[in-house]
Amino acid sequence: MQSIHAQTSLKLWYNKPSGKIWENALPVGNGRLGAMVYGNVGTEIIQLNEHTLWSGSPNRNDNPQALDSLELIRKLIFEGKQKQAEQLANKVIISKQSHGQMFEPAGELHLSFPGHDTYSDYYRELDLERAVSKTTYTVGDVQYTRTVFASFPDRVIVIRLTASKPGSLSFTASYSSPQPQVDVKTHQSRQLVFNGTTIDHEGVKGLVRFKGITEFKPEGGSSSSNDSTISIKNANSATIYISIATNFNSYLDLSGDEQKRAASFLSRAVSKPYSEMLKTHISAYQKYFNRVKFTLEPTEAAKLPTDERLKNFSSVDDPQFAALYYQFGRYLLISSSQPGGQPANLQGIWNRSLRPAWDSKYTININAQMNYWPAERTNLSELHEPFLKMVRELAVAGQKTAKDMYGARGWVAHHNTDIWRATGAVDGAFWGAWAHGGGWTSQHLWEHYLYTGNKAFLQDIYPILKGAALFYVDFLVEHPKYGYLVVNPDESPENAPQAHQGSSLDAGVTMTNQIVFDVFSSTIRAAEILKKDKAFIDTLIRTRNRLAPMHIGQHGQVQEWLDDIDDPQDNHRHVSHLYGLFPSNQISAYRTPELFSAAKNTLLQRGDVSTGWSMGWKVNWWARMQDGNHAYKLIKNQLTPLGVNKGGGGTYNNLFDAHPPFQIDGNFGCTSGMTEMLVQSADGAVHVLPALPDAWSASGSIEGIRAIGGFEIVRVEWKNARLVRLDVKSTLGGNLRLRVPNPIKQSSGALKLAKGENVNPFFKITPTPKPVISAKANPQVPELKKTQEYDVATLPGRVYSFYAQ
Ligand code: FUC
Repeated sequence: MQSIHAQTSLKLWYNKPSGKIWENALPVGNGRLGAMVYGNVGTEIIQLNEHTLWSGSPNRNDNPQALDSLELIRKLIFEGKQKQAEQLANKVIISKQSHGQMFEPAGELHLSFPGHDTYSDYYRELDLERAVSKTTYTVGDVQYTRTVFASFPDRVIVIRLTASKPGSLSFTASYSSPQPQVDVKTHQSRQLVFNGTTIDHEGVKGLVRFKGITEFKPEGGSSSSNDSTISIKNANSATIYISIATNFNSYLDLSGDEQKRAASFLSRAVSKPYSEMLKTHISAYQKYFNRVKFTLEPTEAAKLPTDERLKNFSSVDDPQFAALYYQFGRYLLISSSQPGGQPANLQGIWNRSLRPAWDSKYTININAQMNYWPAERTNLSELHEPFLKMVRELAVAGQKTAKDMYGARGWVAHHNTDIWRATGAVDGAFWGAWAHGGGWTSQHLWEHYLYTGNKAFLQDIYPILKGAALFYVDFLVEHPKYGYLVVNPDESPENAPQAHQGSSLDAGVTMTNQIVFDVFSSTIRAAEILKKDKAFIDTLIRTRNRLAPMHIGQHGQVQEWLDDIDDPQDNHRHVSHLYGLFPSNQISAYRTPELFSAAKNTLLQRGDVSTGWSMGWKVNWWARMQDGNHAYKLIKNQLTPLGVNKGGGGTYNNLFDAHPPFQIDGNFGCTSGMTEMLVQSADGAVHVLPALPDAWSASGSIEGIRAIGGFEIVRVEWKNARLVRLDVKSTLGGNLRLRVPNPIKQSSGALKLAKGENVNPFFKITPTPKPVISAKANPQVPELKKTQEYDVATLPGRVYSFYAQ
């Protein structure tokens, strides 16, 4: 019965409980609160998180000793003494204080149901169309149902327990927490209350106070309590409300009142009828979720429970599973990133461990950015806000870091940050001496502008772009051998060439050259649009002209470093030098064919299977390579149970991405990549179906994704690999240049073949400097699939429809 239903709807569902395994449990969240629902029968576990519950307190972690040694470190690197430079950098660049604080769990609510250890007809699901989780089972002749959701408008987690026979619901509730400083008490046999303060970490005092109130509202039956448990006996049903709050106001201010906050969220929620709460929750969620529909025909394989589909995915024909995973990515972003809240961290908003891997913080040499790749593309632009706000805050915090550590103007952030907006260098110079977390994250502000056309926003964030550019104007130095302006000290994230005796330190790293190029180019464009800073534009243009171009090396690869020292056997998870292919657009099928060919070689040399997020990034790259089948192969590699990919990641039963351990970036990266397979807009046109894999080509459609220039791709429909219907809504007006796989016609209006460059200013691209090509490289420019290009003059607010010719 369940399977037929599940096949036609967007549900994760299972016929067994999670047991002890957190990665079997199902996530719900409203951006502020997160919960993992185990669906265990005898003792249910609801593991709880709150977005501002972090170790530590406002702090900085700069190492101002860097400034005095900067010249010496640079000299050592330019002389090829990288190891020595790294040893020095470990002393003077890497933080002597916090290496970043930890995102912390709030605890667990346990509900014990006496006599429920033997049961039948078990089923649990997460309904992605309603953001509601449900568990049902039968004991004796009574059917029990538990519904859990994290209400968006009401700011509480709601658990509803029902039984098919009156008077048959009895349970005892208790709370446990890994937090060492937490008190639990009960209040009037109806509330379970906890109060705590987060832990100290790496010399930073834990000062986040948190309060949780769980209120029980049974219908019928009786309630009783002792010091730390609440018992409900013989009720007909019960509703449980969980409210959690902290004293966090901002990364600089912990003067909030967690007691008042938790109480006020709760009192507003309990006064509402359950059915109304559920209704308003679903409609708040669907405001975002319903914007995009992705339809791939379900096959027989889609009838099985989610964990079995995952097991089978790489060997059977189950295209709809990819669509389910796609929407799960959007579900996760909606649930972990809401305006006014914290951005989704390494685990979104779901963490049960007091000392989570990599502190569950923000790694900004790839991972946190990847979380936000689906934001604009999959029509969740408002949910980009928490991340963009973090960038604004880093731009303030990072000014002192730029000045004290590097004597530079502007602002800088290194490879990690946390809720306190730490901008110093952490972990060790091998990873931490990379100073481009600011430069890269600043590009999300520009991307938000390109998708929305919001000029007031551009005006507002322009100083942040300018600050990122200013930092590089001051930080770049001339390379004594090549003459280019380069960053030194630098590194290609977390990778070291063999030639450097195990040290990652270098100067003139490819990814950095690409990031600086983007920071300068977007700042120049923004200044032009806003008609300001003429002299600064000139400085940036002159400086940009002196950056190192990309190099194509002896193995036909895009060089990762300025010297041709890549190892074609290197299968490192970071392929940072393809930042220029995605998310940036400096490597293009149409504008830079040699680099495009070299990027393909790099991807082939690096291989497919890797950690979860690395495979997610590769889906985007193969989409940009216009190779849908290879992109789909990566999706298959990623959607594989953990342990199958030798030495690589995969996916857990609850469809969380496995680095391993769980990292949410891979979920978001793959969702972004699937969008890129269907529509791209970074290369001068709205390119429809650039990388449709054979597995999806028979028929399908996607509705509601977005493109640069304010275009909403209302509907793309294909049959037998041909585009049969396309509806595009223009929100800003301007020329719509379409690049499509087969000739199309328009029912009304003048569809013209495209001529010259796209005149729509949002599609203006700064030309990529000519690459330097090694004599041994011999780039074989790959043959591209045939496309057709059209220009349509659009008006704001109108929808334009096209059909296959
Ligand atoms: C970077 C990656 C690791 C991991 C960590 C959170 O350091 O190299 O693979 O994803 O971030």
